[in-house]
Amino acid sequence: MPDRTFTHKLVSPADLVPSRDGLEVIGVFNPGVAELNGETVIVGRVVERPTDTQPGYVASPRLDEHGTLLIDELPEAQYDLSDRRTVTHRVDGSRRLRFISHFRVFRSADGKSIDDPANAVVVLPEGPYETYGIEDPRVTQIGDLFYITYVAVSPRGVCTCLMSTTDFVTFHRHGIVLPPDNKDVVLFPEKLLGDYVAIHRPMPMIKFAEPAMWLARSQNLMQWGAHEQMQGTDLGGLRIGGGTPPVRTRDGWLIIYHAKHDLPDAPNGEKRFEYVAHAMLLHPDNPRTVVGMATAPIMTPQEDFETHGFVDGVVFPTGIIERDEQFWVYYGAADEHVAVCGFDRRELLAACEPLEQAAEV
Ligand code: MAN
Repeated sequence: MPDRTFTHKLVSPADLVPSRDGLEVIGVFNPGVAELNGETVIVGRVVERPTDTQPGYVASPRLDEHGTLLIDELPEAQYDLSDRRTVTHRVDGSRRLRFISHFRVFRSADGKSIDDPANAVVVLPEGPYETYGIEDPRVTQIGDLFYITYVAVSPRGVCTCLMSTTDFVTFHRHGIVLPPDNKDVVLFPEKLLGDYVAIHRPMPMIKFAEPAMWLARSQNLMQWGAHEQMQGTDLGGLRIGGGTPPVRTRDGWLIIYHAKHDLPDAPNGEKRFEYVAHAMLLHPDNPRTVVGMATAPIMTPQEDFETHGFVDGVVFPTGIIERDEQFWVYYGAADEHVAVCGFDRRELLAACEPLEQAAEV
């Protein structure tokens, strides 16, 4: 597998001040990235947690219809607390988050360091579908506009929404593009055979299948149809989802995506898992056909800040930029930091070994 050429931590919770009183920043991760006027723009997901908690209760933040922060105190005895991110009601199975997320737009001259993290543009959740927060932005430039797909969380479910911008200062919200539960949506940067194309990840409630990557097509980026499951992404029951927006290369569309592996239980019975990154190449005109695939993960948690953090053992790639014959992959590390690592362009593409399906085109 290709070795990383470098790894840098870019921004951490300690670099940021909370967006409001009563909250502390516990994570900044899973960033969308773009290049604009010679700068790298990094849209980070900032996660905040209530500072005051009562003994015997879990604090779960939400916004009301005016955008005012409310903290619900949920009795611990009624909830399964085994996940640091969520709590699940023991009787009705309903879920709440222990934190709330928004976006901050960071600027970087060299792509490896943030110029002034305290001076970021802040994008807060808005409206009834975002009351539990907005998460995991992915940025794709189409023409002169930058489109951001992101996850909107609320009691109505986990939707994917779209916003657009020209400058990353003002944003136009287009609303929901895929209904619950659907996340990990990335857009191709150009039309293919006359359609815009997205990779999305519906979450089957009825367990005939593990979550998988699907393709959808659209004429206007809002109404999506012609859904079909992507080929070649059956990784033996692993939970996978889209990661970085597709990059056109001579060999096809390069896709980097994540997979969640279960690890053996900890000695105390705690469930353990890790998130790794895989790479594949899709046919240049027909992305339903996988033409190459790396046979092993290209990224696994290895640095200390990837193996230990808010959620241990997570590398979660969400942005990519081609630079100096390398791919720079921006990712969330341990649900706590934004980081970037490099891959030699040729080595990464060579690792995506040709697949027989290519013959089906
Ligand atoms: C899920 C999402 C991500 C998160 C990973 C790892 O896929 O909640 O936002 O980074 O889990 O915790």
